[in-house]
Amino acid sequence: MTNPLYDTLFGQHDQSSAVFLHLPGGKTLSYADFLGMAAQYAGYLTQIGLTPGDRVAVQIEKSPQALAVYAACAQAGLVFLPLNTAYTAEEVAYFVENSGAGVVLCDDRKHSDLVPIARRCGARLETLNGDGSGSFAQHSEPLPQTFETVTRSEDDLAAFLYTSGTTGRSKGAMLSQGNLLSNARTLTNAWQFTPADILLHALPIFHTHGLFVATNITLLAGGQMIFLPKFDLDQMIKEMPRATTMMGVPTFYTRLLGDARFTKELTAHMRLFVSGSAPLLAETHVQFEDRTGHRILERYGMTETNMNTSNPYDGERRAGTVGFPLPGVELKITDSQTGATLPQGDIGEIEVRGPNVFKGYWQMPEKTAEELRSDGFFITGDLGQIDADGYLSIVGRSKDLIISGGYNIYPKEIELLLDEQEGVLESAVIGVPHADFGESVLGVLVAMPGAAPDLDQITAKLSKSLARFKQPRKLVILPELPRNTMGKVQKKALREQFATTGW
Ligand code: MLC
Ligand code: AMP
Repeated sequence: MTNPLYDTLFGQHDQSSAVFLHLPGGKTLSYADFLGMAAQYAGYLTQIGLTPGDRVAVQIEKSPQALAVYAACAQAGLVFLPLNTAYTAEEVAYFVENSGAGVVLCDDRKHSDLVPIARRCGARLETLNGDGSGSFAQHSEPLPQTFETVTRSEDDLAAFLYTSGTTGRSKGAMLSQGNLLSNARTLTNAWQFTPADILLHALPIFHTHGLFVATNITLLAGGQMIFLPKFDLDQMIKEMPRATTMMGVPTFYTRLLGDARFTKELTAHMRLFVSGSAPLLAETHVQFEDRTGHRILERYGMTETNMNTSNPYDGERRAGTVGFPLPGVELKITDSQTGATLPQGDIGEIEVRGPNVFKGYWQMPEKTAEELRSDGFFITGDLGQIDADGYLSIVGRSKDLIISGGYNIYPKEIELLLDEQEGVLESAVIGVPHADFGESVLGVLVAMPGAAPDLDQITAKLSKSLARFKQPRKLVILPELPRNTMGKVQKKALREQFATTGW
């Protein structure tokens, strides 16, 4: 085998006229046509001088073309670096610079903002729009629909996914071919995916969930995807009857349950609903079963580790838990201070080890060493408890993180910006309960003596720097922040104080 990731997920289908993607408007795309396009992209990326290991940063709308860039990177041995389409140019600048990307793909709307950034970073900038147009598509079009797959091994890097950190600086999680493949194989077996599956795909493809979990499994099994540009309730309801499986963040499930058209009959053709990326409330699990007769299968993972645990396909899917460690994944609950393994039933830090665990953070050996032990266990920053039957529950987080609608938001990044604003002495950013997104962002400010910070002006300033989903939905001013005797801000007290803000 010359290139394990490409050959296993993509190459096996290169002669297949079977449908891979169902697109809005009733069109379909076969495996062979998809791979022909990917080969042209691989050819063009190679023609412009990229060599194996080079990074390809993409901030483009979800489309078959966007997915074909992933396949092209695998085939040409390049590192795929997808970016949230909501990121501002300021945010993208950091990723391009930090990764040293050789090429940046963006859509027409972002192009002018990214020109100076690409120039400064020495990256080539090309456009690829959601409708498949753009300079990248134009340049690739004349090239052959075949490309000689570049030899790679399982240890070679396949993707960088940036994940923010407690210091406010994003870190590029380096994922190898082997990381992605091992998880794809494990999940395809665990969730019994076959060529007969049609996955209703409404997740973004710049994160682990929509890109690796959903897509890699479908590719490995040789199934099909109903490939929606984004979550749209009407579209979901329309497409559900011809799908067999769906993957989503909890917001997908609460939104579906909020619609009277979502009935048992509508889901009669479905065999599996998977939830992850954020906690699924036990009450959502129960309501879902009452309405449809299906028990949602909840699983637990993260960018650095792919999927770690899953409720069983056969057997009890227990509400409020994330199930058992997947085959090949070792999991232990440890004391946050000492790292010692705790007795069964105690609450502690979740640590995982296995072929799914990433290779470290790009050019940040000290950050890698803080989270990835020398014996291979990764300290997740999640707090868990294992019950007498072996089911894992996530009971909290030791890392300061907000998860809103499945997107991770690191308070530190926002606090650093708030602290710079006129009249602000200090700030604390917390997550407060939100009916739709699970958690939402609240910024708590303390004014400098005698100052009266202009909250509207601060909100406007933040919107230039931060993606919309990270921007505080509300800012409040307090006379001081609650602190413990060591002087550390007590976010728990703030969360309690604002728990019923009423969003
Ligand atoms: C959109 N907005 C959000 C938001 N998504 N704000 C906070 N949190 C979010 N997640 C903003 C919009 O910009 C808009 O701003 C407003 O909120 C309302 O938008 P909407 O139309 O209601 O949102 P929508 O476009 O429908 O998006 C919501 C969503 C989407 C839940 C469908 O966020 C989504 O697809 N989330 C999935 C994220 C995901 O894939 N996570 C996996 C990470 S991998 P305004 O200005 O109009 O108010 C991972 C590992 C693992 O975690 O285990 O899987
Ligand atoms: P990310 O960095 O975007 O990959 O997010 C990973 C984080 O999402 C994990 O560390 C958990 O905190 C959270 N997460 C993922 N799946 C679940 C789940 N099923 N329940 C609760 N939290 C989850």
